[in-house]
Amino acid sequence: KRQDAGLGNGGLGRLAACYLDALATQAYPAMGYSICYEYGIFKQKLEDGWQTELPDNWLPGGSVWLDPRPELSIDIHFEGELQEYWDNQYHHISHVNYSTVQAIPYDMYVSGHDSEGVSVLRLWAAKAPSFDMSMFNHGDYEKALGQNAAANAISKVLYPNDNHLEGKALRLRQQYFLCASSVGDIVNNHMSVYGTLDNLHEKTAIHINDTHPTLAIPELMRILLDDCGYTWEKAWHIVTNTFAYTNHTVMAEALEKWDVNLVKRIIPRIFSIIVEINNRYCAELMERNNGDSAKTTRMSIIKDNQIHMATLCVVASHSINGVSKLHSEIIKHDVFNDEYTDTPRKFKNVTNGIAYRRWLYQSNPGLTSLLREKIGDKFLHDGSELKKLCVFENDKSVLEDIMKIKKDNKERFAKYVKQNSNILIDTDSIFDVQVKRLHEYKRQQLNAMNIIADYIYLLNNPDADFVPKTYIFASKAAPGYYMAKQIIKMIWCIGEELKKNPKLNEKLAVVFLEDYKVTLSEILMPASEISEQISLAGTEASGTGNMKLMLNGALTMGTYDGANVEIHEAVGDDNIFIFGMSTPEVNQLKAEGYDPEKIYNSHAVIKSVLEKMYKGINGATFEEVANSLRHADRYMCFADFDSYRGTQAKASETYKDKYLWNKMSLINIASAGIFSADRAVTDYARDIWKLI
Ligand code: 8GP
Repeated sequence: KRQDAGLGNGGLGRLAACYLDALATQAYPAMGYSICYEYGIFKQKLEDGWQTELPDNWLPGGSVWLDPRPELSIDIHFEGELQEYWDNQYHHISHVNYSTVQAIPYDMYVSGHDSEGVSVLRLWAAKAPSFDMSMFNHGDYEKALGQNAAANAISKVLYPNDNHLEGKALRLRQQYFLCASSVGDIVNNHMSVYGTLDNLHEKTAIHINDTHPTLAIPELMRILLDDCGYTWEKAWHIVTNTFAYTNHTVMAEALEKWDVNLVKRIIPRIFSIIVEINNRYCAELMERNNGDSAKTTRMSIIKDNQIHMATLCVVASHSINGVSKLHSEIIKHDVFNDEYTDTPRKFKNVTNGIAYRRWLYQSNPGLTSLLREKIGDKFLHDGSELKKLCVFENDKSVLEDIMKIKKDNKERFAKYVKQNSNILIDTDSIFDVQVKRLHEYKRQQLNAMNIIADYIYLLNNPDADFVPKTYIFASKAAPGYYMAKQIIKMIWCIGEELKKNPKLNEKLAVVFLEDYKVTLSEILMPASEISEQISLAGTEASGTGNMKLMLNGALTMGTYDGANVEIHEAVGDDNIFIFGMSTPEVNQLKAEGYDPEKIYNSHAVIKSVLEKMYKGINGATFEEVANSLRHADRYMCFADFDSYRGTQAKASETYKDKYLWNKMSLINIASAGIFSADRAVTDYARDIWKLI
């Protein structure tokens, strides 16, 4: 049985995997760095709809893909104290009494399509250095044992939060471990070729994938200052011309901040470098802004005893980008507005892209052979070739082929689900799919509200003309995210209750599939017909599932958020179902004061939906979900409800016209080329890394 290397949480890590594929295809010499977790993202099991987590012990099978490189191991130093001294006019800092953790690299090779290029994903495993006998002999055996356990814990398990920070000491250790080993490796490589770091920034680009690897910045400073004796100015010049940063979220709870005292204790030298970076930066700001101290405080890297990692990235990088046009605008005008005004030229956009050969050529053989027959082979190298399919938009026989391919893929998927989960799916119903991490901002609860409203409607109108629909969900919740787990259980319960009404169930069915992962996704994407991308406008940085679904001919039911905006641009008004408030409308409503309770009291359908949650679904009640909607509704489900429900009805109506639906589907497939990871890495190579 195939084992996924579940070394990430969701879209962020999967994006990096897609980019390694594209970089190899275009033969860019690229290396990705991460941690060789013994346990990846947990396996999800639903017990009566309640998510439980099981360890993902992937290495017994997965290690065949790993090539150990112990000769490249690096020692990482934690804790200890700093000693400062002057030697002539030179200021020296030495880090003493530290404890050492060994980083051992394991390489995973990623081949590209029809290319000589190979990307390397270098994964670091943490190991305690041989037991410190001297410490033991001096009676300090507790400390010696503790150091051993702490070292081994570092690469034990992936933190399972998506879009949420985790301020724990072990997490900080993981981050520094990754950064120090990777920067050490980059420096060793460079030294072996050039024998100097003077030209590091001319030969190397280090790209920071969100803020988790931010400590690479002060770590490179440390090497240049302490190990190589560069002046601060020279070191800073090299560092700031080496690093570029991509931001992947604007959600406040996900923007990483580290407690000053924690950082000081665990990595004292790195802490002192961050303080110095900030002091110099603030002094510079004061000078540039005529002593505007309020502005300097706002922009400071360290505030209220916390280090703001994204701010550090912005200060130390020569390029900052968001991952869709809308998101990159929000970064400039909202999240980092002061920084943007200060250094506008640093701010860029690179819209995300996917390894489309994986999600088309490899996952959808039926569609691939139709494409080869109709537009030739070139699309396998060049996503923009897909556009050629457009000439067939009114060709009934091609539309029938697309219809048939979708039906076959739905059957293949239904068979897989029957075998693996013993769930039956009606392949004549519309497959309406929402698959992504569970988060309130992504609004799976809005989807559920609409389903409950349909359910109530069908109970009252059993003979109504209703296009049969199967809602397919798959999603993991962070283990500590109670509301997300409630929402999973609620969706699962809706599915169970519907099964108890077989007649109604023929029209309306809900399945919640366990353990969403790449392997499942590869079978599901080709079978999907509606792609639910319904986050509150301004919250989803980009999305990449939206691109995979579009490429496989699913029609987007989406808000004007993230890359949906660009999908809309690519396919035009007629080939997408857009609904809900725009980002400015959301901001305006927030400013006016959003009152969900008021909507609740005056909206009969919303009221009936929440009453159902209070009264119980399949024997369980969901008052916490209902109350949080009624009293807070942080992501404004009520405000977008009518628009969503109306657009869902429009989609069902459209589905009745098979040719129209498949024409829309064809246009989506034909327009997906722009969302290729090949295009995205070319953007990075040209606009940021200056490789072209
Ligand atoms: C995700 C975004 O939520 C998603 O829209 C985007 O497609 C994906 O990144 C790839 O760009 N962001 C994160 O997962 C994220 O920011 N995670 C934690 C670092 C906060």
